[in-house]
Amino acid sequence: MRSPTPRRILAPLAAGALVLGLLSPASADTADDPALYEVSGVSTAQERTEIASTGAAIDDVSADTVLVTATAETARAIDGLGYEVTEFNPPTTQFAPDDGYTTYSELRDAVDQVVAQNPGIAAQSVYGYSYQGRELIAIKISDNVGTDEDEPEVLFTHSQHAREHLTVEMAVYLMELLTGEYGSDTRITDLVDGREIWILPMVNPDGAEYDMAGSSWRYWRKNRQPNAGSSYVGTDLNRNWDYNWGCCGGSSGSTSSETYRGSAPESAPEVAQVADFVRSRVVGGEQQITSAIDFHTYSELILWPFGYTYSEVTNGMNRDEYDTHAALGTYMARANGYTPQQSSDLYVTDGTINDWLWGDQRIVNFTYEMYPSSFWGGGFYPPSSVIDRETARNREAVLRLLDYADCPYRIIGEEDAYCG
Ligand code: 0X9
Ligand code: CA
Ligand code: CA
Ligand code: ZN
Repeated sequence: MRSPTPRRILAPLAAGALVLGLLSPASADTADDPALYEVSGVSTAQERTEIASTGAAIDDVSADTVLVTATAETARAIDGLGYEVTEFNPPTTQFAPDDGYTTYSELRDAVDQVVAQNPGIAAQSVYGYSYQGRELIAIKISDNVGTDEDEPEVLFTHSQHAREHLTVEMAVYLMELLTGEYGSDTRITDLVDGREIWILPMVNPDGAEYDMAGSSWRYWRKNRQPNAGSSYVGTDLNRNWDYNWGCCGGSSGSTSSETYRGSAPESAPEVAQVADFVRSRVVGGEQQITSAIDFHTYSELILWPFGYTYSEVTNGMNRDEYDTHAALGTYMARANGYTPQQSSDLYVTDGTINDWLWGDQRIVNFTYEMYPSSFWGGGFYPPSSVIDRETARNREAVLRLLDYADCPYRIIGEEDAYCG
């Protein structure tokens, strides 16, 4: 792949250009659409957090550089912190949406087909509606699927971020794996019989559709909910969860930001309804979901909470609980070759689903950042030819989570203390 030629554009930009942009709200939407920037001289989590706190989304981390998606205004703010910022013109191999990726309507067809072909073990339901009114769907996979049995429940969520299309493919892969190998693979048969598995395959359909709908990919991250008094659209769903929302510089209060946290916790309907779904799994005072994975791209990482603090052990996370996350995350990572770490080792985030699932619901949970490992493997938009390989790559890792879902604390030998 050819190297891009970075252009240093920030210093010469006159202050007047920024002022003009701010004074022209009608044009601001196009004048200040997010773009990709390379920021150099960045090597620690603290430095990455400082950069993220400007409202940029950090897409890619290497030893002393990060790639961010940000508005020009935010890029100037990073420049103002003393980092070197250059506009990054990707040597994209793919400009046009790749029709090998599953659209919302194709997803609906694929789910209909799996459910029709496996009526005993697969069912779907509508748990809510997106801002634009699309049905939000959940797939349940278990034996006696029409009955709420007393079996450990596991949650998989996909595509909070619109442009992370490979995560939708991961949902399709999982539902086809678990139904397709049921009855022939004894391990999968036992897991489907012994668990209730919930797949929420596209939690941000408005954003995903918007990202795919143009003549080129739009690099869209947020949902498509308008913001009162602003021409900027969208909330970052993964900063809108109701646990230490906006606490720690890990999200932005500015509507123009890629990491805009919304006007209040759960102000995004897509977040409120996933949260309601999760709360609905509390039966007899006990959360039935024991473990979860939230799928993202990219960087090939397995991350665990908390993201809002650098501390491992803190209020709401004791040593055994941290060690359980670390041990299970590391065990899964040995299967797929991803790098396991606490979420804040990357940079501080607040209002994420990870922190809420653990902090509010006590569900042992992980973020997978899928393929590729870096921008050079295609970033958010690898060719669809990688889908089969990169979803199947997670087969063993996901099965390991399903195995331990009876009692995640078993992985540190503490099942008696925590699952007695
Ligand atoms: O920033 C994010 O939301 C995730 N990275 S992404 O490039 N897909 O946007 C990372 C979230 C990890 N946070 C926690 N696990 N708390
Ligand atoms: Ca069952
Ligand atoms: Ca149940
Ligand atoms: Zn993401």
